[in-house]
Amino acid sequence: MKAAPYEVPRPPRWENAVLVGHAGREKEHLERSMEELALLADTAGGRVVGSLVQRRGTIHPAHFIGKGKLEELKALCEEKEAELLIFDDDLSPAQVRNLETATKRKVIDRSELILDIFARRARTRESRLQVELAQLEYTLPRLMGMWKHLERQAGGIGTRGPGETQLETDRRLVRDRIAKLKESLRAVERERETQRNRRRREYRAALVGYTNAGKSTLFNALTKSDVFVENRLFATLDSTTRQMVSRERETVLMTDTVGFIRKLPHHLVASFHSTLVEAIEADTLLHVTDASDPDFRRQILAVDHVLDQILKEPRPPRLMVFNKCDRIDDETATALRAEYEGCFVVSARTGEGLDALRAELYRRSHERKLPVAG
Ligand SMILES: Nc1nc2c(ncn2[C@@H]2O[C@H](COP(=O)(O)OP(=O)(O)OP(=O)(O)O)[C@@H](O)[C@H]2O)c(=O)[nH]1
Ligand SMILES: [Mg+2]
Repeated sequence: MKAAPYEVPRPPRWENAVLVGHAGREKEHLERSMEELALLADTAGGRVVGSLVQRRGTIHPAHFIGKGKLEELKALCEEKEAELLIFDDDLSPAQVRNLETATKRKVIDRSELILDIFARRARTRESRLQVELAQLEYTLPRLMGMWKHLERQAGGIGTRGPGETQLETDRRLVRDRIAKLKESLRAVERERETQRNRRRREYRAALVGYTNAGKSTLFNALTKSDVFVENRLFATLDSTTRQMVSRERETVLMTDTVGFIRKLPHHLVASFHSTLVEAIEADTLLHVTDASDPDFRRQILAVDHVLDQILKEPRPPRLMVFNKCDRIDDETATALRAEYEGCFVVSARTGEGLDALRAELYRRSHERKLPVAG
């Protein structure tokens, strides 16, 4: 692939980062969301040196946080020698500009951080194309914002200054590049389509779930493969498919997919379509959840939210799989079984519960082959 004619502005390799959150409408979840942001920052190679949250008041249109908090933030940046500010919520282009001017620090938001992690992790041509597309879609409205700002500065007469022309060019380059990327991705999708048609006769199951839930570990355990596993976020970006075969020669095609997260930038969801198609078209979705995470209920909701965006009707049936049961006690496991009827409580690490899950998949695969009565 040729290099992009327009370089996506990327944050430099940062060191010291301060995290900033605003309770906004979701007061009770701020703590967890900030913990997750710290994990994301760590995954991206940053060092979190401090954090600041605003618990009361509305979101300030110009600076996102209130005046008092902004002063506190400036002092914190000095004290901790921070180079980068990471906001837990999406900022408007104007807010980024205002905050950068006020703090003299680089400012990014959660979406940009996630995009950066995806960019670092993308290995295959397909995932690179997808990430670049999402990054450019994210950048485009921000370029527009920048341009409007310059236009205002230039005033009414003679606004066709060199600044504007440059930005017009940038916008056009970005748009052209977006069109090219979409075309390349369509070609990749066509290739995959042919591959899928060949597989259509087989029973297909896909692992979906929150990032770090243990999907790849489970995939490896079920299919005896060695897909990359890591205790960090977004270890997997590409779909991998392998066949499981039972002693009775029953087969299931299993696919491992990219993980989801709260506030996943919608550009990423859209541009990962060719990767996610594997999951969308499965006969069964295995929704994998980390049962040992105190926040697992909200993670289930976040995954459902992303699935709502990508699934078409009729939806594939879904099996709930609670993983990492080696880290929960028996009572919790019993309570889960009662709450989520028909769920599987397993440990991809120890192998507990996997036989039952395999048996269920082979049973479904077998059932589908039976001629429909009537
Ligand atoms: N204790 C325990 N740890 C597990 C289990 N399954 C996975 N893990 C650990 O959880 C971490 C994440 O596992 P992955 O398999 O990479 O998770 P994933 O869902 O594929 O994550 P992404 O690809 O980032 O979305 C790793 O450190 C695994 O070793 C389990 O059953 N028990
Ligand atoms: Mg994975």
